Amino acid sequence: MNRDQLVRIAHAMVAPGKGILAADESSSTIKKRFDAIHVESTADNRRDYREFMFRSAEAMREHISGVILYDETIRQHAKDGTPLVRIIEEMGSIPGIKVDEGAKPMPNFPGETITEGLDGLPKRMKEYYDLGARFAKWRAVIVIDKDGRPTEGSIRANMEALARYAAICQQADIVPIVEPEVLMDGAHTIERNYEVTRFVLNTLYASLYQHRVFLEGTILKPNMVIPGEDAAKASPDEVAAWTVKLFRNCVPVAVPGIAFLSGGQSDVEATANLDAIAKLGPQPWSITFSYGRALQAAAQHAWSGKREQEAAGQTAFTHRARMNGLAMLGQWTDAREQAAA
Ligand code: 5MM
Repeated sequence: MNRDQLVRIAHAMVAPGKGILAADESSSTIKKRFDAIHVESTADNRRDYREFMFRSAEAMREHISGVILYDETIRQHAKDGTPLVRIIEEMGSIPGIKVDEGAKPMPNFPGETITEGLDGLPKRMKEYYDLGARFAKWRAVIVIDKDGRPTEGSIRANMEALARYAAICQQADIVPIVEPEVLMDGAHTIERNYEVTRFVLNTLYASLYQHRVFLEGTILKPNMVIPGEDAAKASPDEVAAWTVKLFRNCVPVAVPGIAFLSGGQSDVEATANLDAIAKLGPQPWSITFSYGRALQAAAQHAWSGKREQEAAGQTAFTHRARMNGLAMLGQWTDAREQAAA
């Protein structure tokens, strides 16, 4: 294991003013996104869409430290034949890869899932390194509901899998992003989210310890502490206070960075919440974004599958990347949001 490289990459992923673009939608998820804008989900359309984002020079050079890719994308070439990975690197950003094979129903735990993909992972990891990936991502999904979920059994199994994945990554000199996502679905309170996320994070760090994972070479990708989407919204100041309290209790200071997922928040909401969190800093770790939907939704609508609207898609993507870059520094304001829009 090349510890120096892991530390260097992990720090670059959470550099000041920058965050991570989660462009690793699996084929079924990107189809849902494209259906919403009436675009057929073909390999060429997926390539064209991702290519225009990766060629957005200001966004990529100034605000996007790394891009999480899907297996198809890491192998794809741009229209001019350049590998998409090369475009990302030329923009000064780091290519990464989603290596989990999705959250599947967990036997004996109705309504809960276990993320699969460990079998054969060391071999796949080596191939991804050769294709240019320097970090990876694995997502565990935890639900909150009124019927006693999540269970301790599903949390323990998922955190164990995350730890095994992280150890395999580091053996291949790839920085693991560990993503335990507590979903926003439901009407639970912010307090309930706090309790569940606290148990999840404490279990995760116990598992990482047991699997001898080198924490200095990892990045945490968690949910913010937020009420369920069917409950009354919390203000950015409330979200920030609960989130910072939780992470200060649960995340070791050896971890270089925390890169939040957006989890179904609107794009401006995700920016405002990140900004409120940053304004409570400095913290022992760098805090930034690793957004999928909150970075891409506006760009998808502006583009809508039309070649002549790629520039509009790039403008929308660049705007969100810039706003989140400011939020990461605690320098975002509503006036900046409006002025730059
Ligand atoms: C971009 O979406 C990622 C892949 O999802 P699927 O495997 O379900 O297609 C997802 O893991 C994403 O990286 C995280 O959930 C964060 O994305 P959001 O949209 O929540 O910021």
